[in-house]
Amino acid sequence: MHRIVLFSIMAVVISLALISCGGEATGSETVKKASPSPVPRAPMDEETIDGEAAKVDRGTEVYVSMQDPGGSGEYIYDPEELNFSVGDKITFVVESESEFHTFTVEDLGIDMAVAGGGVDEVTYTFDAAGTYEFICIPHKELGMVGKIIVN
Ligand SMILES: [Cu+2]
Repeated sequence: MHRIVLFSIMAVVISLALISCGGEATGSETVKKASPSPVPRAPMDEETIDGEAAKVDRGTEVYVSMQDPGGSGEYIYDPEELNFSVGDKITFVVESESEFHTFTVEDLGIDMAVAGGGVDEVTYTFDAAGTYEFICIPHKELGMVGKIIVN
C-alpha cells in the first residue's frame, strides 16, 4: 500500500517537474522588424540657397574677386557694386586672392568663407527690390564692403 502511494506521489512530482520545465513559454517572435522610415526630403526651394538647385539652374554667373595686399594690393571686393533686377537668379562665384575672406550678406542669409586662393559659389534669386550690403567679416573695418542693388 505504501509503495503505491509513494509511486503516485513520485509520478505527480515528476509530471509537475516536466510541466514546469517544458511549459516555459517560448513565446512567438514578437520582435518587429523596424520598417524603414522614409527620410523626409527638404523641398527644393529655388528661392533659397540650394546647392542641388544651383546645379540644375545656376542662373547668371557673376564673378567677385576678394582682393588683399598679398594679391592686388588692397582689401576690396571687385566689383564693389552689383546691380540686378527683381527675379534675377544669380550665381556668385567668389574667389579669394591670398587670404581668408568672407562674402557675407546678412540680409540674404549668405555667409561664405573662402580660404586664400580658394573659390566658392552660391546661387540666389532676388525676389525683392532693395540694397543689400556685403561684407568681409575680418576686413570690414578696412573697407572691404560692397553692395548689391536690386531694382
Ligand atoms: Cu577679407
